[in-house]
Amino acid sequence: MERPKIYFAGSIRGGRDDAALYREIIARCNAVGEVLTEHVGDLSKSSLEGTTGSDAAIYEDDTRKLVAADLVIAEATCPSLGVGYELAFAEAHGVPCHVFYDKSRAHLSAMIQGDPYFHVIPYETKEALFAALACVLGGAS
Ligand code: 6K6
Repeated sequence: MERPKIYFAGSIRGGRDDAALYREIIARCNAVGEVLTEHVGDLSKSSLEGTTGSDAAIYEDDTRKLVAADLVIAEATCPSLGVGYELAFAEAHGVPCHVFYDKSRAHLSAMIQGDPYFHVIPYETKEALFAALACVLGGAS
């Protein structure tokens, strides 16, 4: 697939502790495809940005992008209602989903881990994360 459209999902209001990691993942995704959600890795944006009346616009924009995506890459170490919603929405629309999480820092929800639709990738080091990501992106491009 030439330059796949990649929807990156990561926590925003669930907590921004991993925002720098999201930015690194997005940079690697951008090397092979088009990331539709660069803002998720934007360290300058606070988790509450967009709360003044524009949540409906965020929902409309993100669900439109999910339907248009060739694949979803989610980093799910930091629990996020929005990421869980996006994964279920992507499944309902048949978009392939690859879900990364750091097993030394988190127990992934059974609703993600237990759903055979999702390709769940536990990792313990950033090197392991990026190696697995390269495999996923190699298969998608
Ligand atoms: C703040 C920081 C960056 O962007 C903002 C404005 N808010 C959002 N903009 C775009 N997408 C959003 C925003 N808030 C949540 N989302 C979507 O939900 C993203 O695609 C994330 O993958 C996911 C995060 O959900 P929460 O529940 O952690 O906010």
